[in-house]
Amino acid sequence: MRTLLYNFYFLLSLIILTLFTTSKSNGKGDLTRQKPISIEVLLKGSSGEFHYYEPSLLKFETGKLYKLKLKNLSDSKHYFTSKEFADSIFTRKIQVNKDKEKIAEIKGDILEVEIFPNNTLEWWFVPIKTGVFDDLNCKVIDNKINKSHAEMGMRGKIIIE
Ligand SMILES: [Cu+2]
Repeated sequence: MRTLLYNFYFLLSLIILTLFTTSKSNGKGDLTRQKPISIEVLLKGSSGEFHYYEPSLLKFETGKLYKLKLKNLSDSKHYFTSKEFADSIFTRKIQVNKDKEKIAEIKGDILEVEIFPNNTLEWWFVPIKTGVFDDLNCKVIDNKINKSHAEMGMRGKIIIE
């Protein structure tokens, strides 16, 4: 009787172990289903004065899932444009939130995004190519001094390792 019980527990733990390792290896297989690494970039500035990304240097690693939160805290709209970066990632989705509620998810290839004042957008992606990209910029023209935000300082660098 006792041997039977031991055998039963042995079998049970074997089944649990198998289920655990199987589900774990499944999670590793799909790179877009990892727990995301959250990174926040603030879009700051003041019309007629200056505009910038904070931070303006971003680092990512290939194969990891990132949730890049682009938060516009300024009085003007801003672009987050880097063609080289867009060409080096796989976009899982763009998520749009309103009042902390998720209101939309956009799927497919994304080249650039534009965020309006006091709004946040999340770009979920997995970097697939390494490189150093100096082309991050915002092409919006300042409504007071007729210069582009990029000319006024809204530029950045992205490194994928
Ligand atoms: Cu801008």
